[in-house]
Amino acid sequence: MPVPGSHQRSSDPAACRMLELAAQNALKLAYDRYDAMQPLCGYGQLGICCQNCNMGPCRINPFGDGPQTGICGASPAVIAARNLARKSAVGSAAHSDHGRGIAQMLLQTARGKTPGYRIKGPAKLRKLAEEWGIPTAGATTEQLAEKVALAALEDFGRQDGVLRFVSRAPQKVRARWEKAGVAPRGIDREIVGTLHSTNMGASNEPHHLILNCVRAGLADGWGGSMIATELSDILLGEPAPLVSEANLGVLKRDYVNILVHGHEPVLSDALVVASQSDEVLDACRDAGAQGLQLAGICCTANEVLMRHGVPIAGNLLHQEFALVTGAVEMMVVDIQCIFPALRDLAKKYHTLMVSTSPKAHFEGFQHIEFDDSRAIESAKQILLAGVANYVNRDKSKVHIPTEKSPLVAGFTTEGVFDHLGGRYRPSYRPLNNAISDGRIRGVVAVVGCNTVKIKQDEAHLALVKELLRHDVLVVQTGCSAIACGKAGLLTPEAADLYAGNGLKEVCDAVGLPPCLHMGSCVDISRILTACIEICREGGLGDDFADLPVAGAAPEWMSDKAIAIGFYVVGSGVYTVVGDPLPVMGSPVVADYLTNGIEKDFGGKFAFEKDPIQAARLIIKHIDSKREALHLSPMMFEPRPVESLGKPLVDDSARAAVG
Ligand code: SF4
Ligand code: MSK
Repeated sequence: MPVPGSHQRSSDPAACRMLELAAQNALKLAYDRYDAMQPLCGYGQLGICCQNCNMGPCRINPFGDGPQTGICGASPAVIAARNLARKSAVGSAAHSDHGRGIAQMLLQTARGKTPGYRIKGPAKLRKLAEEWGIPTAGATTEQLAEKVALAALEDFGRQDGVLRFVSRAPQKVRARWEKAGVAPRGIDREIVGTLHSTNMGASNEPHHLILNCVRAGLADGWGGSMIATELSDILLGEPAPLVSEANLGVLKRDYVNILVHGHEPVLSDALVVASQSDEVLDACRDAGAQGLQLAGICCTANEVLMRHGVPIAGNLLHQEFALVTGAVEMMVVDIQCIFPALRDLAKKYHTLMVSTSPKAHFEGFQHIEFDDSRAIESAKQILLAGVANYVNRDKSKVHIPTEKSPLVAGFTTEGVFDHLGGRYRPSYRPLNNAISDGRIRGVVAVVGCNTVKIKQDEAHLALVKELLRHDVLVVQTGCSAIACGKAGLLTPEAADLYAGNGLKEVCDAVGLPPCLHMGSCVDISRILTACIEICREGGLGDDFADLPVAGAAPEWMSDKAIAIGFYVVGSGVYTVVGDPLPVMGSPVVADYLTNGIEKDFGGKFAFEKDPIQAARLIIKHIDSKREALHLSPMMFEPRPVESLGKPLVDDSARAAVG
């Protein structure tokens, strides 16, 4: 099979250069391993391979030849649904264990056991304490933080009732959960219960198994992820809009470059503080460097970007490209989305690979466990090891691409739409009005990963641009936000270059980008809470299923994306994913996920690889919701495709239809 050229691999010119450099140096990256893996296992892709007991593995031939059940008699639908339930539980576990870590850190900080941290979001803490019925009068910040952290931790082991954040959901959404029996009880309970249902001979009915997928997902979105976001804001501070940069060009030739990669913000936050210490800066100078450049990959990057403006080196597939620059002294990883292959790639350079979390160890990485009881000291120890490695850099191997784009990040549920209303109108009314009067068509969350299965970033960028030209406000997290950041879509100027006239008017009035960076993968919970505010403001329905909103993950790859998909769909939101979920070997399960589930939960999945078709599906969905709500027609025709990427100088798109 011919090997695709770099320009077929990535939409990002910096990535293309690194791919070419890697090829010249005979380095094998994820794309090469993907090619070598062809053909991928068809049974696995279709979801009809089962390894759930040792009588198998069993696989069902999708063409009808051979056995049509597993040895135990499991049908293709049961096998596909069981596999999906395991994935939803794993994804939910990943986000939720992250949330648990933040809750434990908040508790330790409240008890004075983590001297490097202080509670930076006291206002949000007080508000959450009130929401949870914790008396606030006369209580110190630390006393409240202790009670809030304990209450959050209680939700992990809760056996009765429902998670605290369930009460935030609109009544109609909650009623559907009650009716279907999926209102999440304890976070751990739902994950364990879902895993149990997939044990050989446990649940053997596809619909029941999919309900478990939804419940595990809801335990993530309205539990683990929401706890992670809220408590991170309380402990580390609420993000506010700030300016930074994204792409490999943020690495600096004469500096010590240290990358943080993974998902948890606690260590990386301490690294940011430690990186500014005299001790570390003096060590850089002693090593002959001009200073230290900290930058991020994946969602750890999003966390330190949102709160500190630390620049982003790239998204998922950039973890390898960053090393190919030859200019990275150390990559510090915590949890999730970290390629074990970095071990071998790092050996071709001088890069030190350091793992830090007790939850994730890596073959061939040095493990320096982060000690949160001496956070800053621990962070300094890690950074100084990176600085000491600067002398080992082989200057002949350094090739830092020049590409980097400015961006604005740091939008939250509480902050973002204040900006839409201007400083003096801090409510969602201006957003709801802009949607009602046809300036903004709707709001779409474009989120999720990169995958080697398609050209990096292309689906994110094409989908987002198509939505923008139809006056759709885009909100983003994760690697999708980074893709758009690298492409310059997270700037106010992007409204002029890509947005339809209505959206452009709204963005121009307050200087907002048309794509709003709302954080890391767990921060998709911010998008849920933004939907709550839209419902609460009134005029657009009192149910997520009524709103002119949608979700999309065009380049998803992680089990976490499956858990997210289930909590978003389970909350009533139409969601389009690129590659189909691995259930296509069972028409029964595929049909339920893309049709039947809507009756139970108000939302459904669509599987569409073509990003322009995906945008059309979304726009059609939004328009149907607008029609049902009897909203005004859109004020402007969609912006012509030919004008994308150029300042909107003429009035050709101003053919008002309403
Ligand atoms: Fe085969 Fe059933 Fe065992 Fe799965 S659970 S491996 S289908 S026998
Ligand atoms: S990091 S989960 S590749 S978005 Fe959150 Fe990116 Fe997906 Fe990991």
